[in-house]
Order: sequence, then structure tokens, then C-alpha cells
Amino acid sequence: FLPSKDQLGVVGVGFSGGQTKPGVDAAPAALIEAGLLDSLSNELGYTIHHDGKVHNYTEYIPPSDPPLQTAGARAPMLKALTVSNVTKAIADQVYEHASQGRLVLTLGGDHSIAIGTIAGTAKAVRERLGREMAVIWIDAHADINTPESSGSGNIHGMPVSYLTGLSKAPKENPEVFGWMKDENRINVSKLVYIGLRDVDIPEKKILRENGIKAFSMHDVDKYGIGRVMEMALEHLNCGPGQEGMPIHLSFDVDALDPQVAPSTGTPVRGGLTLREGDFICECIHETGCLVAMDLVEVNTIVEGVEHDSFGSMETVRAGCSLVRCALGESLL
Ligand code: HAR
Ligand code: MN
Ligand code: MN
Ligand code: MN
Repeated sequence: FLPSKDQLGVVGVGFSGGQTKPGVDAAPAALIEAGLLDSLSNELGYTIHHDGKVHNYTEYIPPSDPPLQTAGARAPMLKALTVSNVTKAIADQVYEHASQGRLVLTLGGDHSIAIGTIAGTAKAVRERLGREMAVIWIDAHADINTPESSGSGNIHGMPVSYLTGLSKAPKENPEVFGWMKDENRINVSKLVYIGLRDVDIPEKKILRENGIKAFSMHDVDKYGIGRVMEMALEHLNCGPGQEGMPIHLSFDVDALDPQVAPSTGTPVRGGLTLREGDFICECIHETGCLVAMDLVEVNTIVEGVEHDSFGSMETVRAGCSLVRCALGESLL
């Protein structure tokens, strides 16, 4: 069920509308300038399919997109129409690569873009392979708020609720994520989190009530990252001797500790070490089940970290390392 081993589709997503801090839209260019795609082709041997652009999706951004107040919500949803339109365009781009049997790498952008990337791969995997897809979500945050439970209204805190169907387009606003169909969604039982340490109270309830498999930093400390990966992959039927299933890896760089990746919009102390992050990616590569990866939330101009400062360059370097590990750099 796997994509060709050496064909890589790349989508550059310069989009920051799922949250309020500018700068995360500049990450794809910073990652590419740091030599990421060159190393994937020259050292890892991938044939890269990339239009050479970092997209900003201006043609999809409506002239007016006022905050959307839903009944009973704690905060209005911000840029709902913009994020819906842009993620639909991203879904089409990712689907195009995946449906041609390419592994797909998306460089974000804030984490709202995963609504598009996962919707696109889930559809292609269903069509090509007739099967469901698993998602491994590496993050300090669960990003599973609904428009009702979110305290911020930022959609980068909500993508998993849309992708699992816990949130759907409201009847009165079908233009907001009404494009998502069942073929774009994943099952909550095929979702695993690693790295969580800043989860909102309503999100904890959602995780509990839906029996979602989540390994917090507490679990990483308790079991060690080696055992956590064994348990995570076993849950997804991707452990040794198991049948396997296609995996979409969505990696939020804020899962890493701010000491190694400070340049991100919402850093949280007590995160993964660089090696733990790379190890997660290596283990997923080893399964041979990876069909797509997102790297999101690198923000090289975030407050407190100067652009081109050591902290910002370290974050870009860490991001490049995660991608190379997921794509097989560490194989001997
Ligand atoms: N839970 C908070 C909210 O909903 C913050 C989560 C967003 N932060 C991220 N996503 N970087 O991983 O607004
Ligand atoms: Mn592109
Ligand atoms: Mn995230
Ligand atoms: Mn996060």
C-alpha cells in the first residue's frame, strides 16, 4: 500500500491564518534555504516533485472574514472562511501528489494546515489502497478543540476535531469546512499523540471520552521514548510482525523542548529532546508505512527570538533533522 520509495512530492505552505502571530509563513523558505530539499535529493536519493513555490494562497483569501461567533462558544472562531478555503486548496495539492503514489512532505505554516494535508492523503489512500489511514500527531498541544470548546478561537488549536469528524460545518455556515467529506476524515481509534504537555481542560475531556491514545511527556519520562514508540506503533497495527497501515505523520516543532526549538509561536517547557524527536521519526521511517509528513509551527521571527539568531537557526536545523530522519537518513 506504500508510495514509491523514492518519489517525494513537496508542498510549501506559507500560511499563518490559523493563529495570530506573523512569521510562521516564512518557515518553508527558511527550511529550503537551509538546504533541506537539496539534502533529500542529493544525500537520501529522492526524486523531488515541487513546483518551486511557497504558496501564500492569496487568491483563496476572502476580502472580508469577520470572527464567527457560534452559539455556546467561549470565543469567536478567527478567520474561519480563510482557513477553510486555504485548507481545501492544500488538500487538493497534497491529494494530487499522493494519488500519483508519491510520499508527500508539507512544510508549514501553522498547524491548521494539517486539515488540508490529512484530508488530502486520507482521500488518496482510500482511493488507491482502499484503506483507512493512521495519524501520528507529535505536539505539545492536542489541537482537538471544537469551535465551542476553544478559548482562543485560533483554528490551529482545532484541526484534529475537524479531521476526526468531532467538528463539522455548522448548518448556518456550510462554507466553513463544508468541503470536508468522510473520505477526508480519519477514525479516532487510528490517531496517536506523542509529546503532549499543554492540553486544555475541554480537550482532556474529548480525549478521554473518545478513548484517544495519547502519550504525554509524563509517559515519555515514565516509559522512555523507545517503549512509547513500541506502544504507539503497536496501537496502529504497525509494530513488528503486524500487518501495518499507512501513516501520516504531523510534526509540530513545539513538541521539542524550547531549549532546542525556541522559534515557535507557543513554546512550552519540558518537551522532547532533539534525539527523542529524531528517534520518533526514525521509528516511523523503519515501519515502511509512512505516506506523508507535515512539519509545522517553525516561526523564525517570533517574539523573543531574533530572525537569523542562534535560536531561530537552531529551530530550522532541528526541523530539517526531523524531516531527514523520517525520510531515512539514519539507516545504516
Ligand atoms: N489549546 C490552545 C488553543 O486552542 C493552544 C493550542 C495551539 N497551539 C499550537 N498548536 N501551537 O499545536 O488555542
Ligand atoms: Mn508547492
Ligand atoms: Mn500543533
Ligand atoms: Mn503545538
